[in-house]
This record gives sequence, structure tokens and C-alpha cells, in this order.
Amino acid sequence: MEQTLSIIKPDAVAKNVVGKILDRFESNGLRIAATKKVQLSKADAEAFYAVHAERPFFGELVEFMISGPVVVSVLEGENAMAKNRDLMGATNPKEAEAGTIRADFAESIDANAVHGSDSLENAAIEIKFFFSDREIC
Ligand code: YYY
Ligand code: MG
Repeated sequence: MEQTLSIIKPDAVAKNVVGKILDRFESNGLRIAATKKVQLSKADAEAFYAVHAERPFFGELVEFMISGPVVVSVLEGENAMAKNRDLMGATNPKEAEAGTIRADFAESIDANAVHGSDSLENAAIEIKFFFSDREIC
């Protein structure tokens, strides 16, 4: 069964909508194979977002991701990676379709509520970044 990584970002954790976001996954056929709340260090966030290291927003992205705890989950189901991206909506919440997580819970392009793996290859790397095999059920 396909797996993907989700992160509920500090803005959404601070707004106390973790349960509402996890419900979007479960209500749309995804299972939560693993989940935990984590406070990322600067080194964690820099390593996780290394692909964006040269982008102009990298410094702000890292500062935002360490501004409070996040909730990381492994989501499992048919087409889990693409399905999660659909449920998330566009990166900029102002462009996100109505009914998506970012349209409903995000404020801005930098504080945009959720992360989701963007390929199966990255999903495998990102899942390993956060979870050991025994944590995924
Ligand atoms: O995969 P996704 O999160 O939808 O967008 P990415 O292009 O991978 O960018 C990662 C992350 O960086 C985005 O969720 C917010 C932040 N960001 C930003 O702050 N400003 C931008 N112009 C683009 C992305
Ligand atoms: Mg991305």
C-alpha cells in the first residue's frame, strides 16, 4: 500500500486544528500508519528542506518550521501521495481550491498549514527522516 509523509506545520498546530486536519485524511480514505508531535531543531529543518536551500525564502521557511511543534504522520492508502497533495490544495492558500486544507486552515504562502511529499521517491526519503520501521504500523 502506498505511503506518504504529512507535516502539520507550526501555524496549524498553534491554531489547535490538528484533529480537524487528521480527520480530512481519514475521511478521504487515508490511514494514519504513524504520527507524532515533534519540535524540529534548526539543523532538522535545514536538512529536511535541503532541496530548497538556494531559494530566496529558505531562511524564513526554516525559521517558520522551528517556530513551534509540528505533527508528522505517515499516511497510507491507494494513491496516498497524490491524494494527500489534492487534499492539501495549492502552496499559496489564496490559490487553493475551496474545501482543501490550505484553503480552510492556512493564512499565507509561508504559513500554509501542511507539507506533503511530492513524489514517491521523496515520500520514502521523508518517511525515513522522521520514523523508524517499528513506529510505522
Ligand atoms: O510542496 P509545497 O509545500 O506545496 O511547496 P514547495 O514549492 O515545495 O515549497 C515548500 C514550502 O516553502 C512551502 O510550503 C512554503 C514555502 N514557500 C514560501 O514560503 N514562499 C514561496 N514563494 C514558495 C514556498
Ligand atoms: Mg514541496
